[in-house]
Amino acid sequence: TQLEQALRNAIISDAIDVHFQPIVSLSNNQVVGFEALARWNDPDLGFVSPGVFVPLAEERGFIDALSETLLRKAAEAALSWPRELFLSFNLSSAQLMDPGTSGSILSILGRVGFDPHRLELEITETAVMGSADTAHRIIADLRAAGVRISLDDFGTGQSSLGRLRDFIFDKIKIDRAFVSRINSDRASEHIIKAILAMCDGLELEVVAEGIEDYAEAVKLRTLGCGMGQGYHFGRPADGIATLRFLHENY
Ligand code: G
Ligand code: G
Ligand code: MN
Ligand code: NA
Repeated sequence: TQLEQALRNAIISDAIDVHFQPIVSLSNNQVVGFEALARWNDPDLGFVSPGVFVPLAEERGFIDALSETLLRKAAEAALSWPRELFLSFNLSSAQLMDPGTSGSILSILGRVGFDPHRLELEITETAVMGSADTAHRIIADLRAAGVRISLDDFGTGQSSLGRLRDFIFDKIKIDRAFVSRINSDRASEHIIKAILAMCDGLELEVVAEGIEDYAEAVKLRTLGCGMGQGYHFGRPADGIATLRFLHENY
């Protein structure tokens, strides 16, 4: 298809960009890290969402090529940040079925000179269920090298709390579906409270995603949520704007 061909060309010509969205500590509003988010603005097709081209790359077998360039670009950008903030990077489910993934990630970090302890990989519950043995081995290899694993979109999809007993995660990201209703819907507030209590007991770090206003930030801090992310703190921005943001915020 036209989209597939354009995506191939964009990967080869290095035309897919990485943007960064801040993740802050809710206790003091300090930036602690950034999530890398792929952005593709094609001259003919215009802006194409990663929600479209990431699944296409997976389906057509070039997610590895795409992800490798994105991780390299993101890690290189992170090396220019004024502080050693963490970099959070999304892994797709196809990558967790490919035994070569851990080696490829660690070799990119080595080449770029990026400390694995500064990297977090965001994965979803469905991704771990796909090919459980391979996924567990990949995750174990990465964690042994110091990479941290966070469970993205927590609370959606086929949530299995039992998965948390495997202790393969370091962090939980509460899906914005709960966060956006925290001040209007009692059920969402109770669900978030329960997630926070559970993460406290399991010694998992927590990020609330999709915080869009001050009231949500205050409420989550009051409930004891450690970290937050969302338009209230900053939208995804390109590498240069991210550097400017960091210099203005310190
Ligand atoms: O940023 P946005 O809301 O447009 O992202 C849409 C989806 O694309 C999200 O689910 C996000 O996790 C995913 N995504 C964004 N960048 C990447 C990436 O670099 N790799 C993978 N695998 N997924 C990404
Ligand atoms: O699936 P994942 O959680 O990786 O997707 C993250 C996506 O959520 C990013 O593409 C980003 O554009 C989007 N996002 C980040 N902050 C907010 C927010 O405050 N509100 C909304 N609606 N979307 C957000
Ligand atoms: Mn994510
Ligand atoms: Na998410």
